[in-house]
Amino acid sequence: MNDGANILNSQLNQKSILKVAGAFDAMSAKLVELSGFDAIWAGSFAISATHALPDASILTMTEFLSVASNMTDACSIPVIADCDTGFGGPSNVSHMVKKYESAGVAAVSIEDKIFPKQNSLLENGNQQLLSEKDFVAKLIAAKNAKVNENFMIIARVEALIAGLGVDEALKRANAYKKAGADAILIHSKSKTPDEIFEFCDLWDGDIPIIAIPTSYPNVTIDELEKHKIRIAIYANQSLRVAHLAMKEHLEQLSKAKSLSQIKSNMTTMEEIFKLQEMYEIKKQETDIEKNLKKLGYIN
Ligand code: SPV
Ligand code: MG
Repeated sequence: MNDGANILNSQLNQKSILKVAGAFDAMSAKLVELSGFDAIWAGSFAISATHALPDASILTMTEFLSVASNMTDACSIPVIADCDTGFGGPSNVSHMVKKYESAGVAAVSIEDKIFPKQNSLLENGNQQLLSEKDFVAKLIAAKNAKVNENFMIIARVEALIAGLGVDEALKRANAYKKAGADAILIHSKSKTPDEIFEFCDLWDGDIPIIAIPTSYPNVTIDELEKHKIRIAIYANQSLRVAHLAMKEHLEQLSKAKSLSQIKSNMTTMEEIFKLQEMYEIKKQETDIEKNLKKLGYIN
């Protein structure tokens, strides 16, 4: 069982800022782990994309959970699951928290938008917020449903995404903290980190702040750290890099007469054998054979 919630808690106690990278399946999650990140972000944008579906509350909770659960099975670093709006009202959130916690996920993030939500960075997307009271009700349900104190309920504030300004974001973040949220994810679609920094500088709460610097990529990890951000999530770049590599390769291959004409950068099969622990099977076979010999089934 992945002990993610406890690991994430101790990482937060030991480090001033954690670096988290997005993944969309067990293989990409394993690569995040092998590259030395603190945790994995199971993002709704990337997971929806791997189903060739919009990031618009189309996949069900069970489908998202199945991906996150494959990640916790394959990895030992924490998995932070993007659970959109919590898949419904407080009762759905309660059920969701139980299922994700028992799957070994370390933290779930729920955002204060109405269901069905649309991706926060979508140009002219529908970013209507849920009332503060209705979102607080979901947080209460989430808090009541969790078992391990270290399992994190992340309240994602979308006020800046909705264009409502830093004051509304702070008001909501304070209400969510009071309702029992374990961390605040403050999201922004601004090209600079200014509004995020303003939020952080005015925030006097004692729970961690999380940021996703997709739209303001020039910000450095040191600047985020200086503004009290405790977790930086590089949410969708792994997906976009994988998409481009595959697209370019397939475009070449479709026109080529032989594989030798392809100039794609390709990993060796050996690397994949290592990632999928193919050699463990060989070890298991040797061990079974030894035991069969001992039991007199073979010579
Ligand atoms: C995701 O990665 O699914 C996120 C971050 O929620 S964003 O795409 O910026 O909304
Ligand atoms: Mg998402």
